[in-house]
Amino acid sequence: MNGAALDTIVAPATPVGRSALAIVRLDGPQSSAILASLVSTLPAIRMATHLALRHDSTSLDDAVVVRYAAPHSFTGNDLVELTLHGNPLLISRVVSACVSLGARMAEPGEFTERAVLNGKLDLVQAESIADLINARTALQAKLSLGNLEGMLSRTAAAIRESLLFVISRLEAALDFSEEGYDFISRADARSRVVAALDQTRALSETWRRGSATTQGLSAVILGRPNAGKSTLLNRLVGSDRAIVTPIPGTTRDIVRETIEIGGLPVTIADTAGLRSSADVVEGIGITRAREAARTADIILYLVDATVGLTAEDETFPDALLVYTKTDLAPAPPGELGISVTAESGVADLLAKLDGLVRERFVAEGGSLVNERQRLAVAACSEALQESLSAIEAGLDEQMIVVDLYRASNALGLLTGAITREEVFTEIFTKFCIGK
Ligand SMILES: Nc1nc2c(ncn2[C@@H]2O[C@H](COP(=O)(O)OP(=O)(O)O)[C@@H](O)[C@H]2O)c(=O)[nH]1
Ligand SMILES: [Mg+2]
Repeated sequence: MNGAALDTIVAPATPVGRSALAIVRLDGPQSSAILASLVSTLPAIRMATHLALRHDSTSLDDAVVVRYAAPHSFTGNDLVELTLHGNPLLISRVVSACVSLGARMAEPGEFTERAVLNGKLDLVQAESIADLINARTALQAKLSLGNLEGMLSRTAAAIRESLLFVISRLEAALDFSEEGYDFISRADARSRVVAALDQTRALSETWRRGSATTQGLSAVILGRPNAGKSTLLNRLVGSDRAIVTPIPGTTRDIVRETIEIGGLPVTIADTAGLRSSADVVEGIGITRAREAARTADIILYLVDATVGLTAEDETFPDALLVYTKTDLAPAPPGELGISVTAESGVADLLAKLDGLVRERFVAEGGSLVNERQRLAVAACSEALQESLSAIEAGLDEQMIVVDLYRASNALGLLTGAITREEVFTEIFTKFCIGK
């Protein structure tokens, strides 16, 4: 980034509220000068220093101040971190003082954006910071931390490297065609592109699990009225969330609660029982239940063991069939049965769900986690496929190189080698102030 054009920004880095400590960050060329106006002596670089902050001859707070000098800071710019007492009034007075001394309030995500612009982080890593902050389970945090540490970036960078290898040699062949040099054989170019295509496809395949892990999962409880759906939801969430009565058709609206299964947050929806109902409200509930089933990652289909499967029961592919009320009647042999009343089988059901989540949805670090990343890799794959067709059709270097450039530009959206204003805006507006 052009240092001359850079202004100095300020924002709290910790949430609004009362706490022992709160951090305010200042970033940019004026950060030390602004700090100098607030303290009696500037602290040494990277030396946590206890200082009194004063402005307009008023005491602001007693702070621990750390000064970072470019390029050795989170953003790569001169940066100051003020650790204050965690009182919103103090924080806003300190921020106002910084603004009156020439700083500007930071936009959401602007600190991280600066880190990306200075090459401290790539776009995938920047997105991982937001994911890490938003992680609700330890497993989600582990995936985000892996990507923040560069697991996904390294895979993308490796593919880009091999593309650059081929591109540069084909370009050289174009430039020096008269000399008759052979920089890369067609067979070699082809096998390298095929290898890159395989790697790209493998990366694409990480997306389903990666996004499931980052977003969390949705599960829906279906079954006929009175099957025990609401009772099971209440048991799983550990509170009387949904109304339970012996009257069929009690649940009409969808009740949703999130619990952790297999290391991921799973939002479970309790639905209206599936049946043909003359009741308008129940009918809407049944439509909603079917909609929820269409988008759910996991379907639990409950059958009352005292009734068994009937003509009214529906089949859903991939649904986990669970017989309920096994204190009153046994589940058919080999079927999963539970009794919430007798507290039997519930642990088995949870263990089964746990296994299912881990087997189908849990991702490792190095996975694609969002739609933007998925589209970038898909565009790369498509361009690579076209360059492969061009090689196989014996087209000239120029045609092949154009496709390979498109492929590497697409990957650049992950590694951040290519800066695109619209991508930045898209990503950073999702951040909160001060990150
Ligand atoms: N004996 C017995 N009754 C149950 C069990 N689970 C639910 N019930 C009863 O079955 C009736 C219907 O339950 P509910 O959860 O409202 O079913 P839903 O219509 O599928 O939501 C209620 O009277 C519950 O108390 C169970 O495990 N054992
Ligand atoms: Mg119910």
